[in-house]
Amino acid sequence: MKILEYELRRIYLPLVRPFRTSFTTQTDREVLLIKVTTEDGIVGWSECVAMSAPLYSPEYISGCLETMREFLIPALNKAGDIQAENVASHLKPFLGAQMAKAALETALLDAQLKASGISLATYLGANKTRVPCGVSVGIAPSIEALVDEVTSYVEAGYKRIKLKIEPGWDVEPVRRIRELFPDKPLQVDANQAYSRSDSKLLKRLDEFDLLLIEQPLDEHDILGHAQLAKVMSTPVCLDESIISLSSAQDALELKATSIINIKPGRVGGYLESVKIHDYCVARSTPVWCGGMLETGIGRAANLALAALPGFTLPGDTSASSRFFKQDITTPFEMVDGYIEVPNGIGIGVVPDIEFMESITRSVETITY
Ligand code: OSB
Ligand code: MG
Repeated sequence: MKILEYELRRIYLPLVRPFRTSFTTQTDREVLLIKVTTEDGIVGWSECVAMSAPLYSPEYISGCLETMREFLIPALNKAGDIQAENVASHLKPFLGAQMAKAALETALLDAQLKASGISLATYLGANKTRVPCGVSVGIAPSIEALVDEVTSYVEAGYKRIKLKIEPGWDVEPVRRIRELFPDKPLQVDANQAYSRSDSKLLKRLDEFDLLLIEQPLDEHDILGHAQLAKVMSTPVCLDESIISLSSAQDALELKATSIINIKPGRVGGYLESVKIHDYCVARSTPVWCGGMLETGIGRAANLALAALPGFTLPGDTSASSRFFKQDITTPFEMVDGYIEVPNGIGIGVVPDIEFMESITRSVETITY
């Protein structure tokens, strides 16, 4: 497969409500979309999960654009006739840049699968046609506001609730939600907001029967997570720290994590995600699919991954309406707490070009 054109497009979508985490408050989602066109005129789409600023991960949209334009796309072009399966090795000389690399690999994979007539779910090894949905709930302005928001998600059918926490917003909000919904699968996500000296405080969360606590400490603090995991009964689950199969293997071996949040963008793509999944399945470690406020393009691909057999916990695979009033694809809707895995060829969705154009901030085209 030879790619004749790469289109890099920044779009801007308002969120239905502000999404507050320990690292930022988002009121809209800027998204970098990739479109590739092959010499046969087949088009592939993907979404880069980087955010506008380097607050969740070191990557950010302008940086990804630069990396793609200056290094990654020229390297793929130089490689000539390429397969999605070889993208990672062609890009290996360039350090880091998992999110940028993942986006390019996924766009190529979409085009390649469209050419061969198979769906991403089938290609990755999915064994489900629908996946259970979890929802990630931001830090609220008050406990009452949190109760209202969580209640609306429980009533909508979400099968698992994840509460964002930070120092000053942890034990009390979690206690309140646990009291209201004693049987609901519940987990928390700190996005690195705590430090090693907070273990006593974090241990207080053990009484709430949580599925897991996600990334309490700094992304580089593997030892700290291992120490914390020893003293907490709640399982520790790493998100930001897991950037590849080898980092997952190390963290598991060191007992810094006992469950893995697989976010395809963060680990360099869907193919690396499957490797992490397979490794975890072989050692009976549960995995779940994380989210990055994706539009329908990224959401479609995440649903395909979440349909693999080792994804035994509900992921952050919520309905499009959780974040967007209008999505750029046909929205993903939740029925009885599940979303159907797309079964069309490739990622199985295409953007509504007219709407996408209307929310475009800039487009850059690289033609060979
Ligand atoms: O830590 O899982 C996270 C969103 C942006 C960046 C990081 C995270 C999140 C979420 C939302 O929790 C997940 C979703 O897309 O539903
Ligand atoms: Mg997280």
